[in-house]
Amino acid sequence: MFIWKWIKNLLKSWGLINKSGNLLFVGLDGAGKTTLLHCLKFGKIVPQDPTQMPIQEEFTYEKLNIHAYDMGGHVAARPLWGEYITTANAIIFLVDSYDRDRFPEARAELEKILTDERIKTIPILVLGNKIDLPGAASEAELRSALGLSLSTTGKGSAVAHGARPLEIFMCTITRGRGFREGIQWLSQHF
Ligand SMILES: Nc1nc2c(ncn2[C@@H]2O[C@H](COP(=O)(O)OP(=O)(O)O)[C@@H](O)[C@H]2O)c(=O)[nH]1
Ligand SMILES: [Mg+2]
Repeated sequence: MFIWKWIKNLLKSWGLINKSGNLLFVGLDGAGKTTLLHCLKFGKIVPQDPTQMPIQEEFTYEKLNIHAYDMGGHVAARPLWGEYITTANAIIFLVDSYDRDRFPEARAELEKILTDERIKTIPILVLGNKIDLPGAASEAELRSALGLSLSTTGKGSAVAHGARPLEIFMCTITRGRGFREGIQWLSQHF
């Protein structure tokens, strides 16, 4: 009982309380999706061993379904991915902002989502995770590395008519900073 109350409060603080539909957490393996999902599922940060995590996970709270998928690298999740992407109401794309070597791969995967005609109006939140690590990329660096410098729509609630809401927020999931603001922003758009 307690845990549900806690989760309810958490969803409320994220602006997700009366939301319905499908929210997808995607990004390269190691970006922090499972950690974020566990934070929501169990109400606490559970450090994850990346090698032991399944590539696809889900969690449902009332009418909101949350799925997490690994993209890039090992592509075993692909068939499932194709099945679910068209049902997404909002997408959270996580990036490890410390792992510069994989920025090009993350960018390529993000571009696949951004150019997918089937989901061209779906709001997308890009979370630059792991900013607690010294030397992690700044928001400006990540924005540029992902090719988003000209396409984001702003951190306010207003978006030009017909534009897809798209914005980047920096965060650290394990230290609990930054992602609430991002998710609150996203929750205004679906
Ligand atoms: N330093 C740091 N590590 C993180 C953060 N978020 C997640 N991690 C770690 O990054 C690794 C991969 O996270 P995981 O959630 O398994 O990524 P996934 O493959 O996207 O599901 C794990 O060891 C996490 O503990 C963060 O904000 N800072
Ligand atoms: Mg995972």
